Amino acid sequence: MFSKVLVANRGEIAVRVMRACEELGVRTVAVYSEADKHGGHVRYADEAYNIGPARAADSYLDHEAVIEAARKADADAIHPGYGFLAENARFARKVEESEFKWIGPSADAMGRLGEKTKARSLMQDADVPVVPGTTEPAESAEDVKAVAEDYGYPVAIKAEGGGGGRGLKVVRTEEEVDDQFETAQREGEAYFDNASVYVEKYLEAPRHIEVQILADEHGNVRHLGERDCSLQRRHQKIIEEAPSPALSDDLREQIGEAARRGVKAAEYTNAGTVEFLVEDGEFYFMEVNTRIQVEHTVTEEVTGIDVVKWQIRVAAGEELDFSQDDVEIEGHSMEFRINAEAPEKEFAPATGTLTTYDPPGGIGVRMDDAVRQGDEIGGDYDSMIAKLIVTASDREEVLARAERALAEFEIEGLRTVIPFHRLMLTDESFREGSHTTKYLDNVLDPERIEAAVERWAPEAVNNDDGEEDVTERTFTVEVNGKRFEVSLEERGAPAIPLGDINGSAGGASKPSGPRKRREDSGGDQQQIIEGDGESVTAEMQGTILSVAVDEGDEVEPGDTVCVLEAMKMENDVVAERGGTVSQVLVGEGDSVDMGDVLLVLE
Ligand code: MV4
Repeated sequence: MFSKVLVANRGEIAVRVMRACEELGVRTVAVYSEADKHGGHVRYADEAYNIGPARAADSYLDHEAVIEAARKADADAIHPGYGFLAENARFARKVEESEFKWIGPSADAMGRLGEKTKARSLMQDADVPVVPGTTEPAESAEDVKAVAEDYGYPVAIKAEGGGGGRGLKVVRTEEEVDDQFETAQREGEAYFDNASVYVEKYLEAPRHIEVQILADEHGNVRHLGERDCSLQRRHQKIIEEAPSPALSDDLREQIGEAARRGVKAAEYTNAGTVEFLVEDGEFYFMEVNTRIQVEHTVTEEVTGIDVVKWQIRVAAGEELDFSQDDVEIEGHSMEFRINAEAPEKEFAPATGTLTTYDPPGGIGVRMDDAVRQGDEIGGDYDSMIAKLIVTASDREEVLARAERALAEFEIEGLRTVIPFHRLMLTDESFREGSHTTKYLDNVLDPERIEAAVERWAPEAVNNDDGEEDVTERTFTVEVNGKRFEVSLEERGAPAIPLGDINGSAGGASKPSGPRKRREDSGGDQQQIIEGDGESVTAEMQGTILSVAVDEGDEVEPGDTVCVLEAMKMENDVVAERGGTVSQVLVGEGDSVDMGDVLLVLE
């Protein structure tokens, strides 16, 4: 076994890998960008190396910086996690040629499966059903028409280098073929540096089923059953589960064995996922993901097999110690991706500070995350901040347990998709398990998402409707020894800040706790305004109630310099930085506009 592993990733997956290392007695090395100095993966690791600026291309994607960190740390192996460098065969090759072990499939196997037509022929030769179509790149629009003649419209033109949701054109009539063929080539060239395209019969409403594979360097290949990832929005998975509610035992067995045959033929090692489309009781190979996936967790939950630990053990040369018959699927598991996004705004990414982060617990609840209360969530990387994985004896029980767990989950300061998940748990199609990959994009009424946010995150909904703002606050009171939750409405108060959508600058307000009038305030007042260090400006229009400093006074960061009444509230104006007051430009009773300079510091 290795003594030290470098994890070339961040966030929850970096911590997930380090947890596996910890259990194997392996020391851990984190790498981090400027944006992640306080990241959860950095806190978790035994040692950590700064590999560059926030921009991923300058840090997490910098081959030399990662390898250099491994040298400095004297690591034995590199685990790429998912995303970033995980499916980069050139990087895998570099690692293979270095003194470090690559914890993943060989660069050769990645190459064999990376080009889609190669992967299709390889699978076909291994008796794995592929979607009817070409196994050679299409040379002309005529090749596209030929496929349509054999199988009928619609057909899909796919980029050789594509994957995920990218590089797919659906052609419904012969008239569209010429245009779409050219567009597909042009996009393939632009996105993947590869103008090559191929053609498949297009399935209208398939399910997305994928099989987890583990393979060692001694010729053993096991499948760990399937996951159903049909609930996707614009090709982004949002809830995944195992086993699939849509497969018969017979089909399940067939798909698992097909996946096993396919990766065996590819001489594949380590963990991988074989993706299929399933429609009308038939399954078709789509692509192989040559990495650990976000949703590996649900497979772990229903098999009891630690997939990440096996990735490390296999890379260290160990043999899988269980047979295919030993793999048993027990119970049911669902993963809910907790993304910092505003569901009612087309899932726009959100940023902010986790002023409250109180995840659920209890039986059947697993949290994979790398954040804690107080962390700031910036917009530099993807929006997934945590994964909630719920497991129970059957799907019904998972649905009830997940409703319970999501209701327990408290996050403040940042918009999340939790209200969307709670909607899905009440949704008939999802509860039945009859949804297809088309459901979220083509069927679900967006108004139901808005209503879900209003129901489960009312404080987050924008009141831009010109009506008076109403902020609801909940207090706990005790009456005759019994606790009551009382909710009070405050009229005319701006909504509690919940972080910014789309990373837009949030102005200068400090996170404000409950706002109270001074006369009934026993606690914090709202703190507003911070300057650029030199001038302190008004963040809103109002009246100066008092000025706490004179010219020549020294102020410390956080000192209150004056009190501004705005919207019937008294707000402490606070200096962001310390310094000497060189000018006081306002006095008691002055009216100020938003942006007015109140005083100047030196
Ligand atoms: C398809 C398909 C139907 N027929 N291929 C989308 C991602 C890309 N890697 C493959 N994709 C699809 N390929 C044929 N021949 C439907 C999709 C598809 C899809 C697949 C899985 C999950 C969600 C999806 C959403 C839209 C389209």
